[in-house]
Amino acid sequence: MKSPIARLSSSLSALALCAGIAFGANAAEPADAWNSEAIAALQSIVRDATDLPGPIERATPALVKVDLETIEREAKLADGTAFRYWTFNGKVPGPFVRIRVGDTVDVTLKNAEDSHMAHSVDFHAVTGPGGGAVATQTDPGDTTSFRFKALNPGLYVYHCATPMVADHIQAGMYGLILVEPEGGLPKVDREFYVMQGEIYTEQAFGAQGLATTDYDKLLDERPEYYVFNGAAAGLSGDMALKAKRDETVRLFFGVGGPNKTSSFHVIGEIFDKVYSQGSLTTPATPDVQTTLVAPGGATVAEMKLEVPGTFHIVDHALSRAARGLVADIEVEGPQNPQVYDTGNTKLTMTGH
Ligand SMILES: [Cu+2]
Repeated sequence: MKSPIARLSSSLSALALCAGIAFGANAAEPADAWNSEAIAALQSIVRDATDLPGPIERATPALVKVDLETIEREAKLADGTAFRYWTFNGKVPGPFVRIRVGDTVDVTLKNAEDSHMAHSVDFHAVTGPGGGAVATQTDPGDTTSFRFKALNPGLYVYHCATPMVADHIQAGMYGLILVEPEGGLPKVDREFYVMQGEIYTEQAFGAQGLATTDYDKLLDERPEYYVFNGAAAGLSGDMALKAKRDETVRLFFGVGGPNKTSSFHVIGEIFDKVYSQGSLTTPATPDVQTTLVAPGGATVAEMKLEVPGTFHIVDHALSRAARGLVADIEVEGPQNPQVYDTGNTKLTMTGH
């Protein structure tokens, strides 16, 4: 069986080929600003999964500044497909905010001059009206701010909360804020930042050119694309997560949504620990295959990588893999036949 990513890329290639033939057949066709070369040249929207700050070293609360800028820009959603994203700081998800319980946080939200929309931010780690969204409804070119005290440790989602909120979220306006508990989290070798979302386009999955939002599909909860870190198969190839055999890795995983619950799973691995629902003050659950993560929810999962190879991060509602929802973890190192051995396997299957 072909991997989900192989099937995705071959179906996208087939579509690209069809589009190329169609355009090539008609020399009078006007130059398409959204041809596949132009789209490939756009700056990526995908936030690198390693783009997050390290553990908090201090043992006492502090005053922390968080600067967000809402930026609207076109970027590649899939091969040959662009989308006009709305973002925090130009990437999806927004920046990973890392603070400590008891910290006081000054949030400043600037909405870029060239935005078309008002934007705002609701941090689920905030105790206060709208999680900050009431204070931060911000018109293009304006700046707003508010201050909050982080009362509860945990891993929390933040998102834009400007009507229609589901539209702002599907367009890319979400991120995670980690409020570390006293004493922090156990040491691991690597940490990664991954978020899941859906995108509701008028054009069918894989259609070439600039995709635009379909409000009926959004209200009916019928997305065309499912994305990790903003784009179809965004965390694969050069953007794959990388680790070495025998390392322990931690995944900070959240669902921006706006609508779909994730059955978060890594194919070929077992989570050694899951901090269910992003709660860091209850003991982690050992030995978990799949964990549910709600829209506007998050989890922390840890696993030791005993075996080298490629491991796929998926939502185990696996139809979604064919609509872009697959990420790769590339684990380097010597084989570990004590744990997994294909060397002496007799191949008795002739097909599938
Ligand atoms: Cu917004």
